This record gives sequence, structure tokens and C-alpha cells, in this order.
Amino acid sequence: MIRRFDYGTPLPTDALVQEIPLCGETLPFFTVAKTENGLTFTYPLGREELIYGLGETVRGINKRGHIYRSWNSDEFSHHEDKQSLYASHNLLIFSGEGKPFGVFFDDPGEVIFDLGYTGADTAAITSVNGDLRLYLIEEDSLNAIVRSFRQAIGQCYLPPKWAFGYIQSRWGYAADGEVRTIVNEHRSRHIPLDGVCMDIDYMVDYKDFSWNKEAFPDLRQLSADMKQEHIRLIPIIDAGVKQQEGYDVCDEGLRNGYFCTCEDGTPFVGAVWPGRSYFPDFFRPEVREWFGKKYHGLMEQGIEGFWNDMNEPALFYSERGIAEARQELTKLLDMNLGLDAFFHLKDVLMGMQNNRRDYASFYHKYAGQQVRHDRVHNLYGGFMTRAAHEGLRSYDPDKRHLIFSRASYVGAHRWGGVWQGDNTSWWSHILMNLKMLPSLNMCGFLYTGADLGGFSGNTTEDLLLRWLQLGVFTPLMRNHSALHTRDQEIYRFGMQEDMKNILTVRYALLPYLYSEFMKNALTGGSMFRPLAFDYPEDAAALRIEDQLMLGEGCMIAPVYEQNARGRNVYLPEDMLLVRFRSAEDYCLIPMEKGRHWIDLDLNEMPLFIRKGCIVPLSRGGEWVEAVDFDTLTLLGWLDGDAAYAIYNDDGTVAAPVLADGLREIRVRTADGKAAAEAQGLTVDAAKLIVG
Ligand code: MIG
Repeated sequence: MIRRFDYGTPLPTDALVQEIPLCGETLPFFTVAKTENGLTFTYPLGREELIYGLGETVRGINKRGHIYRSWNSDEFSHHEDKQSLYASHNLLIFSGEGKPFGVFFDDPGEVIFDLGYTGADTAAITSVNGDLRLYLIEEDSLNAIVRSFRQAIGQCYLPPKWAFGYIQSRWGYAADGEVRTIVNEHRSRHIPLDGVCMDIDYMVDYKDFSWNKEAFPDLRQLSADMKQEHIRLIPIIDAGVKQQEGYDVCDEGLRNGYFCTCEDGTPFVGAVWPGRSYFPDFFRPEVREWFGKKYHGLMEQGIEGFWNDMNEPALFYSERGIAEARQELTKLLDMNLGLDAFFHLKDVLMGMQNNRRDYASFYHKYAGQQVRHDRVHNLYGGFMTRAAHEGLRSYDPDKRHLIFSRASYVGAHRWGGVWQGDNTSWWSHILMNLKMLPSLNMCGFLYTGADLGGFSGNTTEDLLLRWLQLGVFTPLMRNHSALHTRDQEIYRFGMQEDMKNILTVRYALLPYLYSEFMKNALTGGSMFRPLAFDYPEDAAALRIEDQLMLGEGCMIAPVYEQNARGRNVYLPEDMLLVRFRSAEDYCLIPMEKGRHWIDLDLNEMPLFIRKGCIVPLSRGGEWVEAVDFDTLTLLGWLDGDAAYAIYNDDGTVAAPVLADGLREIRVRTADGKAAAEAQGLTVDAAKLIVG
């Protein structure tokens, strides 16, 4: 059951698709009061109460003990003390002694979540706007709360099947020949690959929808040749539009008044990669339609996928910031710079980027009003993704296209996926990215993944290898790194054979991963869940933060520590350990419920299958379309009959119907032996362990 409570005069956010009428009762659990920062909702926490949610954030799966701030930020350094990253996913789920409940703070402005930080026994959530809709979600279990919420916010975005393949990316790929070389290096070594991302370097002066005709003389030919190799190109699109006369996007935007404005109605200017830029007012349907159709130019060249970046929106500096800095500089440099003045100067210069005063200085036309940006800041990125999604759809209404974004708000999960932003090549970030997965799923974002190997900083081969062992399971599986960092493609490393073998596991698991993705996407379930959600009565499971449930039958527990040759694992029930070196080289070890140390050499990764469940394994392939979803080896440890509903479709159908794609694999066991059958599939039961 979901109940709605309104405060102030909330603006629409489009987070929900379900109409939930205003509830006349008073809000239970919380006390509500005006405070100096806004409107604060206070809730007393039980001693052992756990708090889930908040989607893409740093720190634990249990969010208790820290302070978070919903304010979409271009944050390239994901330290533990960061309060905001690129997204605002204002869902909390409280799990204490009584029945668990969820709360969604539907507020597109700044919201502060003090979750037992200032006072260990108090959660205080402050809406700076004070205008919001609050939804209270009460169901019998944690998983039921998520399903109920997900039903209310609508079905998540569905990528095409090829987007489940391995994608190679790097900031710096700048020419046709470079793309071809990268692809050749993968194909000649039989390293699986389905896509190559093109970062801002492909454009002319970082102008959206342009491409450098010298570096890419025939983009259509390049994408056709790549398609022959079963590779898709995935160009980036940034939010800012370069201010330049004669540039069609700029001219049209100005002519039609499509850009965000200053208070006086003149277009707002902020600097990003293209230099001084305008920002499309994605809050307006006509602007979305216009910008969305701009993607068609690249699609006409054969492009089927995009990523949207810088859409918090990131702002390097503004005219205001420059003017102020200049003033301070002249003032301070004229005197003998004392230490205080020096640090002040440093703050002024550093503070130019993503400055709060800039975000409070431009406007949208939204809901029949002129709305100051900071009131609705967190919607901007999602509405850009919506523009792209609608544009891609209008190009080819019958097909799914790849689109993933950096910034998002709840609701944007219907229009695209998200990547987890600019992580660093640190061991601790494998675990950080793992912890984001279940929280993102709760908030509707199923198509997601992190920059494997790490974005900033220089990776090491053991780090990349271990990171790939987590990436095997994430729907978006992309190796991405920053400009000027060490080359990070698999073939650059001595351990490339081991990395390639890990990729074969991904492709062999695709029938399971795709089935679980689609089943959960179409029914509002989560692909990744904290153990606590599936084993709420198991006190040990409640505190596990480095293992996740994956789909119906699996648990994952990747190694994320440097130099480790194994790890501790808690099994909440009897499970079958599959220790993979590659799709062909694996061993099966039945293990009992409880704590175990598992040996895992650098080139080995574990997958745990719940006793009684089946996981279908294909023979893999070097690209997604080469994977035979119909010829399967079944893995599992059974003590009776079992079944698995596998899902498949043509990989592009725009509105798939779950029932049309499901097929039942049935296994009968007798006398220690298993026999399997499935209509239209070839299933091999020889690897099933019975007993
Ligand atoms: O200011 O396009 O998160 O993935 O490689 C940096 C260059 C802009 C940030 C993205 C990153 C991308 C980079 N971008």
C-alpha cells in the first residue's frame, strides 16, 4: 500500500506513473517541523534498525550512520565522505523491529538525509524547498516494498540485447583508425566485444551532434564495417551546447528560445568542454523533441547507442564566477598576499566550478511557471535522457536502443540506464560499485555498471582482472578510463588470457543474466538484492555488505582485495559453488550453509547457486548475437525436481511481452540422476549434482 502526503506546493517530477491520491491522514512514524534548512522529517531509529535505498551513493548498502545530500553533482572523486554523486534517488527503506516501510521524498531540489549521523538514534530528512510529495510504502517484506514502489514508478528502461555484451571505452579515442585497431586487437585475440564508446574527442570543438570529418572521414562506412564485425559504436552527447554562430544546434536553440535563461530572459551561459555554452531547457516537451531528433543525424550514420554526460548539469564556470574571481584576484594580488588571503583566493578559484550561486541564477519554463533551476536541479539530467530516449524511439519505434546517462532522478529509469560515474582505479572502488548495485535496482535502475578497471588513475592488471570478475554480472559491462591514464584495454596486459577467460564466463552466463534482467525489469523486481532482502530472519545475513543475491538462483561474492587469493563468504543456505576460470573451465563444489573461506586464485571467480535452483550456461561466443541461447548446460545442486523459466527474444523488440519469451526448463530427479527437458531447447543435465 502506498499513501501520499503533500507539503507546500510541490512541482511535478514525473517520477511516478501511478496516480496515488492525496491521503487525508497524518503521516505516521515521522514528526515534521520547519527548521533553519527547510522542512525536516524526523524518525527515531531502533538500536538495530537498518536503512536501505538512496541508489547511487557512496558507503554501505545500509545507509545508516552517514549524511547524504540529493544534489546531482559532477563529482570525479568518490571518497567516502562525499555526500552527493551524480544522481538523486530519494527512496529510503527502514528495517527495524516492526514491519519495514519505505518512504520516497519526491522533491527535485536539494534534500539532506542525515541518517543517524548527527544523532546516532535519529534519522532527519530535510527538504530545502519544503515543497514535496512524500510517499509512504507499507508492505509485508523488503522485497514487496521495492516491488510496490517500482510498480508506482513504472517499468524500467530496456536496452537491446547486444548492450549486454562487453564494451570498450576510453576518453581519448580520436580517429577512425584507432577504433578499428581496438576492435582488431580484440577480435584477433578472440576477446569478446560488442561495442566501442566514442568519447568527446570524436566531435568538432566538443559540439554535440558534430563529428570530426578529418578524423572520421566516413562515419557511416566505419559503423557499417564495425557492424559487420558485430560491434556497435556508442558516441557521447554532452548537455551543454557550444555558443557559436553558424552552429545549427546553437542557432536553432537561440532562435526558438529553447535554452535556459537568466532572470531577465536572456540565455544563460556557462562553460563546459565546448567553452561558453547554452543549456537546453529539457523541462519543456518541445525542447526535448527538438534535441531528441538531433540524435537522428548520428543514427543515420548507423549509430544505435549513446551515452549522455555532463547532465547534472556540470558547470566549469560562469560569467558571474569569472567576474568575481577577477575582482578578487586584482584585489588580492595587489597586496602582499598573506596566508588567509591566499587560501581565500584558492577557494574563489576552485569554487568557480559547479557553483551553487550559478545553479540559482538560471531558469526553466516548467509547469506554466518560470522556475529557478535550484528548485528542480535534480531533474535536469533525467529529462535530457528522456529527450534522447524519445528521440531514439521516434527514429525507430519498433526497436530498443542503447542509452545511458550520468545524472538521474527516479523516473529517469524509464528512459535510460546509468553508469556509476568517475570512479578511480582503487581496490576500494570495486566494493563501492558493488554496493551501489542493489540500491540502484531498488530505485528502478537495472541497466547499470561501473567503469571497469577504474576511470581516474592508473589501473593495474590484477585490479582490472578482479574488477572484470564483478563486471561479469552487471548489465552494463564497460571498461572505461580517463584521458592521460594508462592504457586499459585488456590486450595491453600480460594477464590478458585470464581476462579473456573471465569474459567468456560473461557470455556463457548471458541466457541467465538476460532472463533475470528482463523478468525483473518487466515485473518490477530487483536483479541485485542485499542478502537481508531474501533472508530477513537470518541475523548474519543482515550485516553482509560484500555479497549480493543475483536473480532468482544466485549469490555473488567477488574478490575485491589486492593480493587476496580467496575470501570469506557467508552462505545463508546450502549452495553450489561454481569456481570459474572460463566458460569451459570450472569446478562445482557443494557447500553447506555457514561461513567459509574460499580459495580463489587471481584468475578464478566464484558464483554461488542456491540449492534447488538451476542456472543455464551457454557455450558463449565472441559477441552477443553469437551466443546460442537454445543449447544449454544446466548447473545446480538439486535434492528434488526443479525448474527454471528462461527468457529470450530477438533482442530489439520495443515492447516485449514476458509470457511470449518465457520457456520452462524442467528437471526431474530420481536415483541420484537428473533428466532435463525444455520445449524448443537442447538442455544438458549431465553437470547437475543430485543429493
Ligand atoms: O569532465 O567526456 O564521467 O566518463 O570520459 C569529464 C569525458 C567529462 C566525464 C565522464 C567520463 C568521460 C569524461 N566526462
